Amino acid sequence: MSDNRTAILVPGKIHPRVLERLGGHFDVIAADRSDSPQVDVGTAARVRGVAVAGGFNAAWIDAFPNIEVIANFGVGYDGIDVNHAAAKGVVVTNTPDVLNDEVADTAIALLLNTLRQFPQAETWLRQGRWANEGPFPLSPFSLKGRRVGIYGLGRIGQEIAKRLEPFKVKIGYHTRTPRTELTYDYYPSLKAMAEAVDTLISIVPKTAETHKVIDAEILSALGPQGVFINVGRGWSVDDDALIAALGNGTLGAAGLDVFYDEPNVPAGYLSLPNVSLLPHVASASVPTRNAMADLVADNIIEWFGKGAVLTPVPETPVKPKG
Ligand code: A2R
Repeated sequence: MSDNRTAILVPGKIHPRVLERLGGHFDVIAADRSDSPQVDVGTAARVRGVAVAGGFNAAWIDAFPNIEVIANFGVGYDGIDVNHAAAKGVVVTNTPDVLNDEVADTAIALLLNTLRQFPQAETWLRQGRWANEGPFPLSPFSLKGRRVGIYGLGRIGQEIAKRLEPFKVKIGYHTRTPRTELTYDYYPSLKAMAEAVDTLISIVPKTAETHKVIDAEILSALGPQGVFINVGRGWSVDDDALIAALGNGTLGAAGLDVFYDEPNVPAGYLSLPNVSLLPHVASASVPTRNAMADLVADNIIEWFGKGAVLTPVPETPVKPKG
């Protein structure tokens, strides 16, 4: 049966609510996520919009000559070739703001887990060791009195900073442009910040400039009492340097929710006692993922209904249609 509704491509897996919402308005075409689009030319020509979690490169953009909008599930849109989309007049959207609180909450939880070893303490209880061997060993670190440096003070970074305030820690940040309206200490370089603080939280996007910038030099500047937390992108970390620093005591501890090549986690982390590991769950609650799914669907619905989108990325133009 032919469907005369506007065709929207969904390559690979996406939150079921996106499919549900889009299905009420559009002809949703599912495609396998593989190296090249497994869609016939006629169908490809019908596709005018894309909803995607995970990536859409230049070859995929070229394979669908009539797409107008690509709606990404997630605030980080590094998997989408936005420059190619921009050159072709295709609008790209992401899901900012609706996940700020969840990711910031997770950052604080991961920070406390890393410092106070709560996951290990619960395992101690569950394994009967409390009753058999006695109290869980004292945690080597505490949040009290720490100097925290936030690498990236955008939408999420600012929510992390606000949550840190009642913990009475000293708060600083590094971004390329100082946020003069905020009272936190500004550091003009990541290195200068790492030298001044003992706790580093990374919440920058994946860009050419942020590749493996958390390296041996930065980790050594944080020092043996230092703690590193990553809720941004694994891309920003030199894993070999971090594993070595954690292993030889150059750095005190780390908490990681994101990895370079997810879902693959370097084996070196798994055997270290001073690293707290999460499988990229920062925004992964039912309410927050529902809100993200709604924003993906609403961007596409708005585009084909009103010729505008709700949350375009800065790189792509939002020209009213027609
Ligand atoms: O540098 P600025 O002034 O543009 O500040 C942004 C900062 N940032 C950087 N800081 C230092 N060196 C860089 N090369 C650099 N590139 C970006 O990161 C800004 O303060 C922050 C990004 O903030 P938003 O764009 O508001 O992103 P949001 O929503 O906070 O999410 C951050 C990332 C996502 O891209 C995903 O990768 C991850 O968190 O979920």
